[in-house]
Amino acid sequence: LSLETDLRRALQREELVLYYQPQMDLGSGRIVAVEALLRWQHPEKGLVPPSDFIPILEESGLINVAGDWVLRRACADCARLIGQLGSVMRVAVNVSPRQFNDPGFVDSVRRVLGRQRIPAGCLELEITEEIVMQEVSMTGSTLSELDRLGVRLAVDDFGTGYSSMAYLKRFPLDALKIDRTFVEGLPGDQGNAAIVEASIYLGRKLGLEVIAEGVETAVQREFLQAHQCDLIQGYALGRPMPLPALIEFLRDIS
Ligand code: G
Ligand code: G
Ligand code: MN
Ligand code: NA
Repeated sequence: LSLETDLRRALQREELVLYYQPQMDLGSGRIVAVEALLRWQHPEKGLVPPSDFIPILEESGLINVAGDWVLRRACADCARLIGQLGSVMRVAVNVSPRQFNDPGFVDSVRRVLGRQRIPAGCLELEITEEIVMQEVSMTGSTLSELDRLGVRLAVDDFGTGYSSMAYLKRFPLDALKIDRTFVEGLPGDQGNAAIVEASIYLGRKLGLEVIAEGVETAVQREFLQAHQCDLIQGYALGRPMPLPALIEFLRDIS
């Protein structure tokens, strides 16, 4: 409960920060997107990882306020990136189930897009299999409304949830993110190689962009490139970093 009190204060004092991790288009070799990853800059504890506080945000309901802040910050930063680089950049934002299920969620996305004036297609919402599998009647209509807004919808941690594949054809999705546990050990790990190859093929056949995360080595990257994965994300390209470091990173490689 004391962490919850701390978090309420953190929201007011703007102690939450977004780090950004680049995603590369393997076709062009260009960084075309970044994933926003939440961090808590605690005055005494230092940088707190999301695994330590996102569950508390979820349980307390603070995730709606925090999630709104993340959306605004990410879109504002994206607008700034587009302005400074003079080229299009997409930002991916993680959405948690409780945030997604809030009746005001679609409106908050619409409001943020209107205020920040970035093209809707520059915002990608990462949803989990937990969200697409939930027995909530509004799930389909919420996804359709978001789709009509023009934002992109990606399934995060693909293949790790307790889920069927039926949702892939039922919902208006744009991308699959292959979980990093499947990227680990490529290309030597034959089980993972099979799963990754099949996921890329499945994604392509369904008209979805495929993003592999947790890419740490050149051989993993080469395997993914050879199998026509669309995008990669991972330490091989860059770690999650604050916005100023990202701007410098993007300048250095262009
Ligand atoms: O960022 P890593 O850097 O440790 O992120 C750990 C987990 O936290 C990931 O599963 C990621 O999806 C989740 N996460 C990071 N940022 C956010 C956020 O802004 N909102 C939500 N709901 N989850 C996030
Ligand atoms: O939202 P998601 O569950 O996909 O969160 C991405 C997580 O993966 C974050 O915690 C991020 O810091 C982490 N991450 C990003 N790139 C790598 C990588 O190359 N290797 C490992 N082990 N973790 C990574
Ligand atoms: Mn993610
Ligand atoms: Na993931």
